[in-house]
Amino acid sequence: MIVRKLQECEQSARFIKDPKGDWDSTRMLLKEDGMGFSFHITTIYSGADFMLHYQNHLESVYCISGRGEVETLNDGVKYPITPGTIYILDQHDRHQLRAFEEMKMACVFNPPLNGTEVHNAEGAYELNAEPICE
Ligand code: 9YT
Repeated sequence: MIVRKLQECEQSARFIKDPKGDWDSTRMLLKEDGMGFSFHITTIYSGADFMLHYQNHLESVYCISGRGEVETLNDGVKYPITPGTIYILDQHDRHQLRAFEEMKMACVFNPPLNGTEVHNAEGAYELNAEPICE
């Protein structure tokens, strides 16, 4: 069994800050753990408004706290995000994420992240990112 604590992960290389300043992500479970998915606690900063398109991954996002919206860009539908909402990107949906206040999210990725991924110009994560070094 593996046991980790968020506060310890936040103080380690598992804590990744978005170079564009929209979010940070504490990657508590990664590919090297062999579970077939990764699990992250993500903070989306208040006022963030950015496009994502996970062409290489499926992602589910559960809102723990905060308020915002996600818009699917193929049809312009906006879905409110409040605590208790999960959105599931089962179609590799291109989407816009907006945080009206800081949001804490629990995120699961399949295939699992290696650990150091940040978004490329298309809002995707590459599959060949470096693993984290602890
Ligand atoms: C909701 C979302 O995709 N935010 C960007 C960060 C991502 N959740 C991650 O890498 O943990």
